[in-house]
Amino acid sequence: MKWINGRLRVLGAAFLLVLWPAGPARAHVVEAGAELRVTQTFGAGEVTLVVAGVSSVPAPLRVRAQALRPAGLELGLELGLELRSLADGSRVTGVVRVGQGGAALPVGQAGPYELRVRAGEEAAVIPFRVLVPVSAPWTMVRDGAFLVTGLLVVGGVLAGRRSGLLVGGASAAGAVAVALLLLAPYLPPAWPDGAAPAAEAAQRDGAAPVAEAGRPYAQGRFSTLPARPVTGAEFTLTLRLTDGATGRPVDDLAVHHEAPAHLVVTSQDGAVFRHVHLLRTAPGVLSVRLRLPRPGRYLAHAEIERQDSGGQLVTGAFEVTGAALPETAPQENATPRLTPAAPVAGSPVTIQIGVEGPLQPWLGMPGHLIVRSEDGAYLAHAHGAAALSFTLVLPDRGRYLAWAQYVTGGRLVTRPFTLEVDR
Ligand SMILES: [Cu+2]
Repeated sequence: MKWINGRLRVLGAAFLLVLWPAGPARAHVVEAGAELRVTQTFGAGEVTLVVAGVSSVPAPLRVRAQALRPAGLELGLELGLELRSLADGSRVTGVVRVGQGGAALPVGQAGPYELRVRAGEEAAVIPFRVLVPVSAPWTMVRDGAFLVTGLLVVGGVLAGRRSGLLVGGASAAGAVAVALLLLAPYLPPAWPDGAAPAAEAAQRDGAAPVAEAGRPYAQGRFSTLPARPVTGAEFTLTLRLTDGATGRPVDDLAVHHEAPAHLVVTSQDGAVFRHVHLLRTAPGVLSVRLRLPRPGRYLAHAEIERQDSGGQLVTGAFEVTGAALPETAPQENATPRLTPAAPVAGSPVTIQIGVEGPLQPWLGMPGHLIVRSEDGAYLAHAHGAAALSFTLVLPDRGRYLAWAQYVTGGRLVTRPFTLEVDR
């Protein structure tokens, strides 16, 4: 009987060992529960809304508002929130102050919602989904097998009875539990509650949640109100997106790099640069209020990404009239270190930027580099590696205008520079 006792002890130890990692692993079976960060540019400044994930419903949905100097919304500024369920139309309202605490909006169910954010007279509507993690059936089998193993081992030890049947049962249950634990990376996770039906269907069919074909490119048109903006005066730049196939508004933009749309506005000569995040004001309509200091031609480059599709660049141009004014937020030039020192068209170049202090992520990355050809026909957006270097390929010979952007000490820094590609 001694060998049974020994086996039981080994089994108990093994059970405790595998039980230990089983707990934390269960917590992140699916992406549901992750926080959503959406950056929006209001006329008064930019704000990042942080919507915390929930692990079950009903629950309070926590919303915070963060802003960066110098172009962020004033700290303490009150933003009105309205959360509407698209499933049953129910609404709740709340208030959040920029940089302080947060609001807790009660949600009753998973699924599609719209968060309306009001700053002064401006409002943005952010569509999103409340996702609730769901356990896959096999995780219940695994957990059940662990439980049975534990009960048999502990019960056997407490009762002081060791039988072949007990050891056999515990061994079998333990084997199932361990097998499922080891197979976990290869088993399908459960689709979260509240996920989009298309994604759910893809998951059921065993396919990747991203559709193979994707959706058609959006047709984008820029316009300004007034039609001829004047230097120093606020105007609205609007981007209307329609589906090329159906002509209907494109209202399925995915939040990528913490915004549904990234907009770069540059003066033709590159002296003025704005990187802002359009507000969704109606289905397929995105707009932002701007104030520009110099007259002349401006270029607009918007980065968008439809759900289940790739990224897309939408471009446009507009004219500003009036007298030249001093730039409100002058940007100090960067002196980058290039490798190779003389970049070659079509070959990678690494650009290193000296930074003032430790970097904080901005839009999910340590740093951003935007590069535009002089004529504006080419625009690239590269992401930086730690402290702070970018690698990219410039397509042709010529002069490029570049802007590096990063956050340090709670401040967004923009550093312009130029790149010459001679061969
Ligand atoms: Cu952006």
